[in-house]
Amino acid sequence: MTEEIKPIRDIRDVPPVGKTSDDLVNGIQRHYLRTFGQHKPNNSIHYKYKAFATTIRDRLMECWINTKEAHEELDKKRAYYLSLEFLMGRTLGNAVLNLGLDEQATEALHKLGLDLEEIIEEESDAGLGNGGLGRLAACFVDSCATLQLPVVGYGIRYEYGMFRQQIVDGNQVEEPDHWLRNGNIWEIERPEHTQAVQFGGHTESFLDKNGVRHSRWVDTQDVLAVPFDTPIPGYKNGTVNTLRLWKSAATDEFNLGEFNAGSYPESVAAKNEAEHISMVLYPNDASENGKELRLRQQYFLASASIKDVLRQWTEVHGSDFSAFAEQNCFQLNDTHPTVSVAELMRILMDDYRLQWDEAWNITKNTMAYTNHTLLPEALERWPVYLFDRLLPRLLEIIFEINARFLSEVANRWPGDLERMKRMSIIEEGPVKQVRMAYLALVGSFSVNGVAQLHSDLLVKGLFSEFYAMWPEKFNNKTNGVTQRRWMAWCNKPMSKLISDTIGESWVTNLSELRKLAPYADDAGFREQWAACKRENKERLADVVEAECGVRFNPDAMFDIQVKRIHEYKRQLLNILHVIHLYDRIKRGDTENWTPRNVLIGGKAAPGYYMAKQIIKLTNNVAEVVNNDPDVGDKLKVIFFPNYRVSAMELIAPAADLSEQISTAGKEASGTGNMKFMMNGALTIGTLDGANIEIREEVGDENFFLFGLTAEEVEAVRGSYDPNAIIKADSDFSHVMELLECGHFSQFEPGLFASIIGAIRSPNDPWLVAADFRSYVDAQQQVADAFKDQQRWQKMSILNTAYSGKFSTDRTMEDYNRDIWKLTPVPPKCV
Ligand code: 26V
Repeated sequence: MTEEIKPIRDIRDVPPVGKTSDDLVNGIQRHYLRTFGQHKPNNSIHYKYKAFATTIRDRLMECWINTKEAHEELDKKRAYYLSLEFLMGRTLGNAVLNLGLDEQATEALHKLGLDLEEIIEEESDAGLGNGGLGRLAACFVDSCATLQLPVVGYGIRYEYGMFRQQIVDGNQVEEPDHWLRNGNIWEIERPEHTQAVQFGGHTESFLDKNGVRHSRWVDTQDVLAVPFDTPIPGYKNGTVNTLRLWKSAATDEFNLGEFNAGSYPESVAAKNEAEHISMVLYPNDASENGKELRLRQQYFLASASIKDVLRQWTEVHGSDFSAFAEQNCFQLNDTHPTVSVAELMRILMDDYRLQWDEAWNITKNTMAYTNHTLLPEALERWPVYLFDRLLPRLLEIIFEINARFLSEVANRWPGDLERMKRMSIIEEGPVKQVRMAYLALVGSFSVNGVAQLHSDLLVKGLFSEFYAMWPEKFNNKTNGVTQRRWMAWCNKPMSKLISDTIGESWVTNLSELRKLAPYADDAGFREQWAACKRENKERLADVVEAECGVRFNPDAMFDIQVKRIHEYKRQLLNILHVIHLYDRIKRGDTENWTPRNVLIGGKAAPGYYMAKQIIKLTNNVAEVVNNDPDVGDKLKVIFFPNYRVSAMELIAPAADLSEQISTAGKEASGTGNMKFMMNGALTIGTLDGANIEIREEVGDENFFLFGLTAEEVEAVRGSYDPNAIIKADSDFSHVMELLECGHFSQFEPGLFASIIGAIRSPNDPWLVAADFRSYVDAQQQVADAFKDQQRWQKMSILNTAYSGKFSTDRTMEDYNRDIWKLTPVPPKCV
């Protein structure tokens, strides 16, 4: 009898993979041998990581397919998160957690004589982002999958992510981060969904057979966009969403012309230009750049992603776009992907022959824009000549959008030419510029800031005239972080204590943490809480010792500031406080001393001189303090090199004190502040960004507040006299004397002249001197509070207990309720 041959028609015809530890053992062994061709048990950890990661990936595949099928079959509304950055970090640990395979995985690896922690360390961080904005995108996709929202992340698959930071002689040295060198288990290439993206050329207008005028973009150089998909698992819910990252590639036609002309090497070399687009992440997170390659990246992402969405739309709906805006929403992560507004218009008009009004109605009801900064230097503007050369058809469309918009302004405020000039998408001047934020404002139905203060300042300041025109567009969406990565995964001791105490529901409903509040008064619980913190501090102390050669005493306060290095974030104020403590020790003013370990970490943009000076100063101060026998364990200072997502997973759980000390009105939200709070750190902070909401949630008695308010900051400019402030304050004078006499630059006199100049300048935009006294006083309150460990642990517990608001689950629910309006879709057949 012949057995019936069963073709693979459906994933459900394939026997499912098991989830016991023995099933995992089998998977690991099979992949080790058959997928990676390894057989010796002592080979390097690399293939063990790969075999294990592939085994875990196998457990995601069916859910991934089931989720995609459910999205396609239901044909419900979908949202797309368009972002030039997704700072994903490592994937393995998070995948194990979200699949609910923690115990089985540990057991399976144990059976094979392997250690989970060691294997985890083998994965490189996907550092495809600069800082807050990129990490936020990563937390968003995690929460969308957990909430089963049909959201796809679209970004760029940079070959080189955020540079690796080395510290040489106290200075930052950048090294390329070739994160894909050893392969990437998590991505699946989807060449069948490749898109072509056009650049250059020129535009033509022509009449169709009905005599209607149209435009077309011709003689372009095309670049291919090849998608690579990464699975984004929800937490124990069978959903696996997709992050689709585009890699650029040369088209075959790209070099054919040259090849025919007989210049083969030149034609092959021409591939370079196309391949360069997705080569490297721009490592700036504040200053405007104006670089052609960056604009190419932006259009490359916008065009490929929109075409991908339209491909899926037309497969089902043909060229009927009447319901497109009802069923699709693009969320623009800052202005970076804003050329999408013009690209969607172009495709609807030029490719599908829609009239302007029809295309505009669809576009402006489909796009939503999130602003992430108030700093004027971070607002993107592109020279018109560059746009014209690279994207001539898009520029035409932007001009037309602007003309129609300005006539609306003229109707509303007749004769107000100055207003028109101020609001124009095109900035006049010696070099005309396209103001991307204004294009986003005009082309979107929703505009949001990322914390309440930030959203308020946007409508009062930067965007006030647009607010006057369309108040209904503006809203706030306070940021969050995912508690799966930032508590359940990275802080195992505390997570276990919390779950043992109030159950596990906080993992998907963070406001449940409120139930911890009563335990703050339970001495037994406080002791267990302190033990968890202590374990985390020891773990960090070991890494600090290995990396920096400095031993942190785990009993001392861990005082931490990690984030991008920027003047507005005021790492300098932190260092001035460190110098003040050092000065006190040297003066013998150490009665009732609270020992501290100060850790500062973060990357400086490679071209940002002052930020690099701040790193050097930190290292020089650390060198002096750590080697002074008078200081001993009273104070230790280190600069933590190469701060990144996986480093934060170690740092946040170990923090006692979280430094959130930006000049008020400058930090849009902050998200590191939320990670620290969740992990039981207390915050010393200004009334800036989400600090305000953190303080509201936890209560002022559990937060160390200092500094000028945003309003006071604006009022003080003009009369600011830092030299008088320094003179009137003997502590501050001592600190400046130490800096100015070269105490921290013995072998390099004058090294810190620019920093000293900045502190003493009446034009210092960041008002470092203005907040010195109140910062030092608040730090004294911190020190006093830490002496009373019972009180401190109570405050620590309450910080965690009241961190519920700062989950991206809440943030995503807010976006969904007010902007996207999606229905959650469970995966098929689970
Ligand atoms: C600007 C530029 C300009 C030049 C090229 C590269 C580049 C990359 C990023 C940016 C804008 C960065 C804005 C940003 O990161 N904002 C941060 O967003 C966080 C998430 O909303 C927020 O928590 C931080 O407060 C905010 O600084």
